[in-house]
Amino acid sequence: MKRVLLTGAGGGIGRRMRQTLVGCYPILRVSDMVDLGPPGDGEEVAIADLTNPEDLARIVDGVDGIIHLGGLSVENEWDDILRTNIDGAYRLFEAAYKAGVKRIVFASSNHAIGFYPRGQILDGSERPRPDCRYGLSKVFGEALSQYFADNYGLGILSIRIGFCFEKAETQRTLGSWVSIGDLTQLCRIGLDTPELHHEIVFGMSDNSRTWWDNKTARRLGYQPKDSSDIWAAEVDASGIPEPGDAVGLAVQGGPFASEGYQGDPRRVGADSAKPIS
Ligand code: 15L
Repeated sequence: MKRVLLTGAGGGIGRRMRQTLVGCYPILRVSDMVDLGPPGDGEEVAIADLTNPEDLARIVDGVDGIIHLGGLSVENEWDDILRTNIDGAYRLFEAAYKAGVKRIVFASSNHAIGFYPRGQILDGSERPRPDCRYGLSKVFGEALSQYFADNYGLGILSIRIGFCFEKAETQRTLGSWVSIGDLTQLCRIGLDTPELHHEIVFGMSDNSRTWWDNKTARRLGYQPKDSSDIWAAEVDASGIPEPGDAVGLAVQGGPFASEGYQGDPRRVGADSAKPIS
């Protein structure tokens, strides 16, 4: 990998990953719609709107691999999800294929499977169970990745990213927390593993209390360095109620699966989150 493109470089994860990727590849091309400041050593800055075909062709030109973080990272109105996360992702993958890009790391989310009940162990082979429109767009992205791997021969790693913030503060995020260092390691596995078709892994650190079995990531060589276990006692003692309604508290997606978050009146209760395999 000589030149790697990081989309969404101005977002919450993108800004931090721009730092952790310093020196990993000869050229890091960082892209976003927002101002990204001046390029650092070994960097190219490409301001682009992922829904604009000319911008897309320009940012993928000369690139060997892409870490695609760009798009909406939380629930939004359907039209915006459709334009940015669904149409935008398709057009980015298509532009990448046409430009000869060999690898893509797709930033999926745990909200692709957020409607599974808490306690059911998942390993990435289960069928999708999105908990919101945003999660639905991530299911599309995983299918898009499979399609481009099967039909066009790209190597793609879909990472169902958990909670990538400084610290886990709830029972749910103790299970889903991932450090920026561990997430960067997973992205690098997606770019650098010699043989890769399409795999789905969980973007989480070495957390003991989790509903996810990250065996595919481990098979690909993932060795997480961090763990949310250091905050477990603090979270147990805090007694701070977790946000979300009864459905959100029953399922893995938490607040994203709650009625207030989605904005639409829901027709089901918590008992609809039955285990399925
Ligand atoms: C996500 O997919 C979001 O992008 C992030 O903001 C977190 O809220 C995370 O999920 C989560 O599940 O907590």
